[in-house]
Amino acid sequence: MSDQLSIGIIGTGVMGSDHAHNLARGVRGARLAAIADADESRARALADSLGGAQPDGGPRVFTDGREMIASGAVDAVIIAAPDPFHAPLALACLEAGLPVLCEKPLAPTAAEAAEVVRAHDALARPLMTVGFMRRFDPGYLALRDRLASGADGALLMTHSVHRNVEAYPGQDSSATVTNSAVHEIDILPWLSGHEVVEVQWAAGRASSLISERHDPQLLLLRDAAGVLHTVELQVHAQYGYDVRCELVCERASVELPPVPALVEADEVIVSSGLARSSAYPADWRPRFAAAYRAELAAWVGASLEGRLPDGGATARDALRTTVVAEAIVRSMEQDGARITVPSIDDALNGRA
Ligand code: ISE
Repeated sequence: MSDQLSIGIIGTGVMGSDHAHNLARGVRGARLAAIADADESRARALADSLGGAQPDGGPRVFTDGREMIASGAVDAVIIAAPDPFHAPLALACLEAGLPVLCEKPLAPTAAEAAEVVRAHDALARPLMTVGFMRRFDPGYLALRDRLASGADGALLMTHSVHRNVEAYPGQDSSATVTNSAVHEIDILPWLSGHEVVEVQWAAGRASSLISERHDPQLLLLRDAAGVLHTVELQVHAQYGYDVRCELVCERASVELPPVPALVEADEVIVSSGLARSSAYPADWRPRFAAAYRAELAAWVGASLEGRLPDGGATARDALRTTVVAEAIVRSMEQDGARITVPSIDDALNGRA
């Protein structure tokens, strides 16, 4: 491979556009070579908006992701199409031998994610990274370092909160788990060092502002060391994008700083009229901007060297999150029953 990675992005929604803008702003060793979207005018508008930033006039436009993968125009692919297309497109990239950064979740179901892992296991070299960007967030990295230092004693419990301003329309309660909670399902075992082995779903009074799904929801995740993780998800919270995490240890509580303090450096906290206020981000892009950029840089550097990025989520990690998410949805369907999470081997052998 050359010393420059020609990248193709599939999907021009929120995340496809965000990755495209990050690449256009400059990632060492990377060039945005192509953009694919079934909606040609959207793909072209994005390409045109970025064209001026590139010496060669900007990325090529495709209306079919598979055509782009097979075109020879790209040597690595970012998949940011809607969730149900992730697994089929990932399989096409693996077949073409292209490194791929696939947005989370790898697939909406464990069966589809397992198919990708089986295809990946059969390759001579690893190609697949899944975009669980919190692994690159300075705040979560600091939490993990602090835990590893042992200064606070053993981890006993964690409490997380995940709030979005507005739920995606047309989705039910299970999407809160498979699309949003998967971030916690990925990051909490990454923090604690132990897999989630048992889950339980609960919900109480629901918001009258959304009828399509139960909002908020509460998840209890027990890991293999017995650590209990509570996760509250409110995906139609209105007031702002808000992600919190507290580690309860034997001798201390350790938590992420409040989100507003972390957002853009040019924001201020205003104290006036007997009140103190600062802005909340409207979604995850500003909150996790540093994480997305670090993830992209690590993936580009590693792809140029023919390996996976240090610290990224693998296809197996992503399969594990989907298996846990499915167990939570089972608990939801069984009115909050405690559900044992199947093993990865069971998922890979179709026994989950
Ligand atoms: C969205 O798809 C994301 O991936 C965000 O990071 C997450 O916070 C949000 O809940 C999801 O809907």
